[in-house]
Amino acid sequence: MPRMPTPPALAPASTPPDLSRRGFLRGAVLAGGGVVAASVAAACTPAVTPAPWTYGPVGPPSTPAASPGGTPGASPGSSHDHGGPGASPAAVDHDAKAAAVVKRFLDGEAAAVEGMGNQPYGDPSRDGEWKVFDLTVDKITHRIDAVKDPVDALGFNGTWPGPRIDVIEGDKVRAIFTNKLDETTGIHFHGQRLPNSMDGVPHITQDPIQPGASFTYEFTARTTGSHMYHSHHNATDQVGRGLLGAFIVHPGDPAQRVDRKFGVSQDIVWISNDTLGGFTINGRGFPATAPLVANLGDKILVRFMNEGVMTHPWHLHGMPMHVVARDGYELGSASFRCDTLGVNPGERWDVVIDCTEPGAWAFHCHILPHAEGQDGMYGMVTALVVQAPSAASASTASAGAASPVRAAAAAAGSTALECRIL
Ligand SMILES: [Cu+2]
Repeated sequence: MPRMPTPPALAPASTPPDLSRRGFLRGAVLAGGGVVAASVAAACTPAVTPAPWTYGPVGPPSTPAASPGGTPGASPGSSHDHGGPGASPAAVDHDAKAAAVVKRFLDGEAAAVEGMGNQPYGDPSRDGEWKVFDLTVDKITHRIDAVKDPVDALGFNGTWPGPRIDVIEGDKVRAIFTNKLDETTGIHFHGQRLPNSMDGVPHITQDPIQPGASFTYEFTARTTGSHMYHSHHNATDQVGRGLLGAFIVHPGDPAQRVDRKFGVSQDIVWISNDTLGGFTINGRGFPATAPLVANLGDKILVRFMNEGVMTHPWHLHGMPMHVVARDGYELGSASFRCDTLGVNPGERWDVVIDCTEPGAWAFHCHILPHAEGQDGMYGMVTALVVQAPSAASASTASAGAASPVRAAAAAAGSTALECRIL
């Protein structure tokens, strides 16, 4: 067996990451380091037959355009097809492949791949007391990462996830959805208390929205916290193909908003899905997932939302997560800390992370077949990069109105919102 290529040197765990943009991404080698290293020894042993897989893709190689949607596990052209029984029958050079995929992450694939979803909707138009959101339901071509063929997907306003919508408790929301598909649909605001006729369930509260037609949803946003909007029609298929987005209702009382209540500087939406495209975070699979970037000492908010059909236990290395809300409802004295948080389909969990540990920390689903295969990491993996103090002070000195951390995160492909709430 040929000698394995020498893997890139990994910085010792005690070494703070380089603080340049490239550097912090390079620092994220550490993020993969633990996971990769755990597999290196076995993978490097010559002539060892790969262990049989008990979970993973079955069926033909990736043919995404031919089979959009489909049944999870049936690998409808997706991240499921990394490694597993469908992989090369030859012994897999795990080290080289694992290093190569991490290099793509470090090189900033998230920012390089166009079409990142979950972008802020921005300011809605106004009609008297109504905030008006215009959304189209579109057939799109979507990239999970830079390498795999684009998938035929669905999106709102052309992206998967659709635009992130932020409103304030008490706002009168008018959301006009125009169906540009060649199939019917219906849109549900998941988690909102609203008039029954606005619930978005075809054949129960409304007729399906026909191709070319529009439907207007109107309600007063009175359920605060982390919520979602998504198709509620042929939903296994339509949500699986990308008809989903975040709907955030900030409390009317500014003192109750996350920036003041929890002292967080970033407000990050993290929507998982697990059908078309495999295991994704905000429509991307590793290495095209966006890293989270914070300064040492920052507190950040992550809003986990599960739009998939499987549970995903999110695990953060290095620091605990303080779980402060479930399904938009604050836990108050029942809040708790953990480092692994299972999020079931339909659930939203809000966590505050106190970024006390510098470095690049893996942040991934701990159902391991959702995160790593014989070709290295894929799917539900990213990193929380906590910048060391010198970067923080330098950044603050030149901050101006925009957060340099936010800028760094954006440059790395993150869609985190700086907390300047509405
Ligand atoms: Cu998972």
